[in-house]
Amino acid sequence: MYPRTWVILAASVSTLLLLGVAHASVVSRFDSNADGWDVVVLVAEPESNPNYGAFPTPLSVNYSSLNGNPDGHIWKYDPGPHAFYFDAPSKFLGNQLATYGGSLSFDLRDVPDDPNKAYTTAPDVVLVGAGLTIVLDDVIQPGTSWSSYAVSFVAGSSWHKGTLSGASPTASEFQSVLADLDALRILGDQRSDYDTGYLDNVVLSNASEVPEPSTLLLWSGLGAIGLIVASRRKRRAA
Ligand SMILES: [Ca+2]
Ligand SMILES: [Ca+2]
Ligand SMILES: [Ca+2]
Repeated sequence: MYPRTWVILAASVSTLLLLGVAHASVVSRFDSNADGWDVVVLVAEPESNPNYGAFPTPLSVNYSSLNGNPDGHIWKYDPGPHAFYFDAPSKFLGNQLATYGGSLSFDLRDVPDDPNKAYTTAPDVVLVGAGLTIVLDDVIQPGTSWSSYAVSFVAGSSWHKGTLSGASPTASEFQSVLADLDALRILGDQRSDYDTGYLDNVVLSNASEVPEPSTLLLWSGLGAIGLIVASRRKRRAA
């Protein structure tokens, strides 16, 4: 094999590994459209017994090509008195078991009609799958500017089964939800009374997404081996 071929081979292997990692994420940055997202209003009657795992008829979401974080984003003006959620398209659903131990990140902003109205206590993220609904504590309170959030997909005290007063899911329950995910919802309705919720940069990442130092070393090692072989062959040829 000629020296140049070795260099190209090493570079290609590194690039393929990097591309493989990049493809592990599911992403919506809303560059050109709403990317299949819609909105669901999770009817909470009575308020004390909300059904966050319900599948009501979805509502359309608004798309803007400007003023996101950056550029395109989606938004919805509060359609009523009950919490509305941005509802992920099918590419975020199905078998997402590899995301256990990974994260969901997204950018939110919220513009209330009346800035004196309180934040709601509705869960910020809802996952539905395998006959289970798990909800994330109300820990997110975006203001009128874009804020970025990252939520860990790991069983723990932040997550609850059914409602915020439910028990925390076990690791195997969380994994069963992710292995057969029917819905992924992000709260868009942050305030009591009327408000407008905005969403951009949704990224669902696998646990293996962030390369460990040893893996990075292996990649640079592969590249280095290719270069060494190439230079040796070049010297021999000279
Ligand atoms: Ca965007
Ligand atoms: Ca919140
Ligand atoms: Ca509201």
